[in-house]
Amino acid sequence: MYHLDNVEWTKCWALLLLIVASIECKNDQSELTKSVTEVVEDPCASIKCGFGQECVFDHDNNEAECICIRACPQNDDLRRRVCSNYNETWQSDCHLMKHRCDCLEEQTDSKYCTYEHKHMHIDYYGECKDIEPCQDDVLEDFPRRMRDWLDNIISLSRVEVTESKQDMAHKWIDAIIWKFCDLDKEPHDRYVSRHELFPLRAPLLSMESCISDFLDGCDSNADHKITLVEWGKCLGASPDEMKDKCNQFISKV
Ligand SMILES: [Ca+2]
Repeated sequence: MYHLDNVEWTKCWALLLLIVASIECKNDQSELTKSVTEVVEDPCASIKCGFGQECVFDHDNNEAECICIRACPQNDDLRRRVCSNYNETWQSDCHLMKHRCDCLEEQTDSKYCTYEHKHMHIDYYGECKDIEPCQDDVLEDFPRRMRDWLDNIISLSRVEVTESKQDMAHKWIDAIIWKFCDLDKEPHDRYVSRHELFPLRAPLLSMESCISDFLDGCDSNADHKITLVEWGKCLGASPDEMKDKCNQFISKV
């Protein structure tokens, strides 16, 4: 039988203690990683709040909740003012959305809340003004101008489409398909809703009196959602040119 002397016993104990310490340390590290992850993970990250709301963490109930925006930054830039659908100018989109939420949630004095305030939304960016009526000749030329504008945007941007044959005569086709994909985000369901048209319509309305008529005309069957083929048709492209390329658009780094 093999006997260990004192020195060997000491070495074995040292080795055993090292193994135990290593296991303890590993456990401590995983606990530490777990607790750091718990701290870093934002409970609001997976919550989508409504119009005029923000997410806050309620420490008393240990849960995230949506409340009306608490404060909006002062805005002195006239270009960031917004006009509501009731033709009332607001200091910024934040101020409009906050007030609507405060009125709906009865968090402000009711004498400041009208029926309109509870139902308002942003009509366009900029101070309210008289929008000139859309002229027929301007509306007729609108698709060409929109194509040129989108073509310029995609040419100047860092977006390109993979597997494109780079047919320069129809380069604008890629541009209008890209814009459709860019608008179709909430949800990304291959339809562009009236809500999804907002980022295109709101900044242009004060300058382009025909944008609303043009976009309304794109919804040819009036079902309040525009398909890729409908989008192409109102911009002058044939259905077979409107290929679904949303997954092929990439941003050049
Ligand atoms: Ca959509």
